[in-house]
This record gives sequence, C-alpha cells and structure tokens, in this order.
Amino acid sequence: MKIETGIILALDVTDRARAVNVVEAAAPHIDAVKVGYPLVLGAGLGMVTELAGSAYVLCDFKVADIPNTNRLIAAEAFRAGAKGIICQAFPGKDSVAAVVEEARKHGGDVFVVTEMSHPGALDFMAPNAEAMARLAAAAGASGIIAPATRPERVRALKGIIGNMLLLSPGVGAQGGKASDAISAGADAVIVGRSIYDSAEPGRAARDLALEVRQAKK
Ligand code: OMP
Repeated sequence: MKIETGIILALDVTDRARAVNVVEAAAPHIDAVKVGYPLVLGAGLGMVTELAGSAYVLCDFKVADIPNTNRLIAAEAFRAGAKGIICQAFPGKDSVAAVVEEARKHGGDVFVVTEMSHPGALDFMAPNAEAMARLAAAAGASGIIAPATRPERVRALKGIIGNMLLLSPGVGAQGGKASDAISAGADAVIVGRSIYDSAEPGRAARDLALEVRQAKK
C-alpha cells in the first residue's frame, strides 16, 4: 500500500449505489478503500472487483480461522481484486503465516489486527497486543492495525514494528483524533462514519487529509 494522503476509507455501507457515490466523492483524498462484511454481505463480493478498477481495495474480513480456511478466504479476496487483506493475530502464527503466504502469491498486503479501538479490546487484546505486533513482524506482514482511540498504544506498537505500516481506526465516531494518531506514529487513519455519514463525504475526506498532512509535518 502506498501512503500519500494517509486516509483509508472504511466503506461500511450496505448499498451499492451509496458505496459508489461515497467513493467517487472521497477518491482524490484517500489511499485505499476498506471493504468489509457490511458491504460484501449487502452488495456482494462483486463490489470488491468493481471498486478495484479504480482504487486499492483492502478486504477487511478479519480472517481468524485455522490456516487452511484462512488461505481459502484470502485466495478468494485476492481473486476478486483485493490488494490487501486484514487478519486477526490471536489464532496464532501458523494462521497468520497462511494468509501472508497466500497474499505473496498475488503480490498483496496483509495487515494484522493487534489491539482494537473499542473499549472491549481492553479485556483480552490489550494485554497481548505487543506479542501480536511481534508475531505480525515475524510473519512478514505489511503492517498492523492499532487504535486511534488510544494514541499511546499506537506509539508503543509502532515502536515494535519499526518500518512496517501502522493503520489506525477509531477516528471521529469512536472518539479518536486523526492528528493524535498520526503524531503517535500511525502511517494512515481508517475512517468510516465521519466520511460516509457526512452530508459532504468529499469535503469530510479532504478535511481529514489536511489534518493528517499537518500532523505529519
Ligand atoms: P468508523 O468508526 O465508522 O470510523 O469505522 C471504523 C472502521 O475501522 C470500521 O470498518 C471498523 O470495523 C474498523 N476497525 C475498527 O473500528 N477498530 C479496530 O480496532 C479495527 C478495525 C479494522 O480492522 O479496520
């Protein structure tokens, strides 16, 4: 993934026409479109293929199964046109390695979730997040996902992964600030509702891109 604006659009809408409109408006200000279960279950896996015609599509399937099932899921995502995929670390290193191995066949990226952005992540994920970041690095992933809602955790986890990418969700609707996440070491922020629920998604994406650019100075 090439980081320029530092904005990844989380396209969690379920309707094809709305999805296309939001992407068209936000396109000049984003580095990638993250497509997850809401859109794929609502409008079909064909959305990945359609959007891949004009954008880097990051499939957020939070892949979290045994190695063979992970491999099968990743293969379908890349076959549909995804350039990157998100997997969970907690099933362990063989499960993550299976996703990385499949991604390599397609020249794709793997991003591994460490500590999630919601409060419940403190129950089980936070105590293990450093180990999960080390696992991601050892597996040869392109990067990790870490919470904009806790910039101090972004800083700590970026310290573990070095030059790997750190993508940070939790901006806006979940209470985090893009500039805080970037200042703490995030390479890009993942933003959904603050863009797609805005009356002007293009303007919302542009304003966030400006905030990111200023925080990177
Ligand atoms: P908004 O809260 O609407 O900006 O959306 C955030 C997006 O990031 C959603 O697609 C979430 O599924 C995703 N996300 C998190 O919010 N927190 C995480 O810890 C990890 C993710 C993710 O993997 O993308």
